[in-house]
Amino acid sequence: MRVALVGPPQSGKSTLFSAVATMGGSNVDLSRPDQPHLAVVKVPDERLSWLAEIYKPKKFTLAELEFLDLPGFDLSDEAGRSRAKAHWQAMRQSDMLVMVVRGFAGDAVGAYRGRIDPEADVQELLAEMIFADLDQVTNRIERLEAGLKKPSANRDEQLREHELMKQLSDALQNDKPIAQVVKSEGDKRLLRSFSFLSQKPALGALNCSEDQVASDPGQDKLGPLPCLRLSARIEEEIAQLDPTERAEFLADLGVESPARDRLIRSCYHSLDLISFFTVGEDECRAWTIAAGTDAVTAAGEIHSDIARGFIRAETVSYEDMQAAGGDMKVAKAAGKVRLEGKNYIVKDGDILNFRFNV
Ligand SMILES: Nc1nc2c(ncn2[C@@H]2O[C@H](COP(=O)(O)OP(=O)(O)O)[C@@H](O)[C@H]2O)c(=O)[nH]1
Ligand SMILES: [Mg+2]
Repeated sequence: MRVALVGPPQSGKSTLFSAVATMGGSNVDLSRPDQPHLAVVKVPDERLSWLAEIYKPKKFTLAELEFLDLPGFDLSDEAGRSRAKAHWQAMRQSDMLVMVVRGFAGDAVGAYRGRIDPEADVQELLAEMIFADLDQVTNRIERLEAGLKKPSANRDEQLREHELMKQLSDALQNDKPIAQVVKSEGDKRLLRSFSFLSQKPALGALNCSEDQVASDPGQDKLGPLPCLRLSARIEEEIAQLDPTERAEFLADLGVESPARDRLIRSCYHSLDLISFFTVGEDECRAWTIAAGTDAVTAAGEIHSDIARGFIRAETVSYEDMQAAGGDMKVAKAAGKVRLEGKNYIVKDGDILNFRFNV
């Protein structure tokens, strides 16, 4: 899964990216600010850390998420807009977008368009994305209409797509993102290859001054987007500290955990992802799956053999494991370890042990 950080120039994208990457165990080289940067980031999970304290495994493997830091989009003139276009393919190839906008005050950094207006920055980018999608939809409609003039074997499919594209075109012309229009799984499948920008999950990240972050009300909005308040500057400082200093620093600020943790959790939420765990003395590991995934598909994430030879998934929830003091025998005696079949829908935090036979 890939998360793209996008937004106007100088909003703090690279600062945030570098902090998230460094804390997530990845080195970054930001010497070319005009280039995209990619980092694979470890997804922190306190539950897995707790399990590892119990199993003391040889190997501890967190899930990973890719972050892509794109150059800022200056949409204030045509030259800037066409420069931004060069990066849309990279946005389309990402699974979700985090719009980083400036909320911090101060003259040391020039403000985009000479103003600090995070909501306007978000709206401007959303409008540009809708515009880009409309362009693609319009081209597609023209092609389909040309195709429909000739006889063809898959005329019904073409008609269905044409109708859907017309619907999208209407919505986009009324400034409505595609995500709000397309709900059915069939339509989503039909549109997958287009990778429309306004169909992607998106989150706002309001890069605040240092003194504004502790007061995150938790349910801010930036235009239509859910929004996280954070300070890229503070995250950068946290990233430079070793783990014990980190805890003190956070306590001084009056916050529980780095904004990076909230950011990653929100990305999981927006992408509708959950984690399950496998535990043992060899390895404790977190696996990422889409919410609603069944046990046999989850098994396939680990190895196709486990899916093929699937017998049962021995399942205990993290909470039940915690209540059992981390002792599987105690959990079993309490009747908390279930034997689930192929169709069991895996829950976030499930600890799974697959029985299989190949
Ligand atoms: N005061 C303050 N400055 C920041 C903050 N975040 C970034 N900056 C500064 O803003 C400038 C642009 O940051 P950068 O991360 O490169 O922005 P990008 O263009 O969005 O990648 C740099 O000089 C940063 O040091 C912040 O939270 N507070
Ligand atoms: Mg940058």
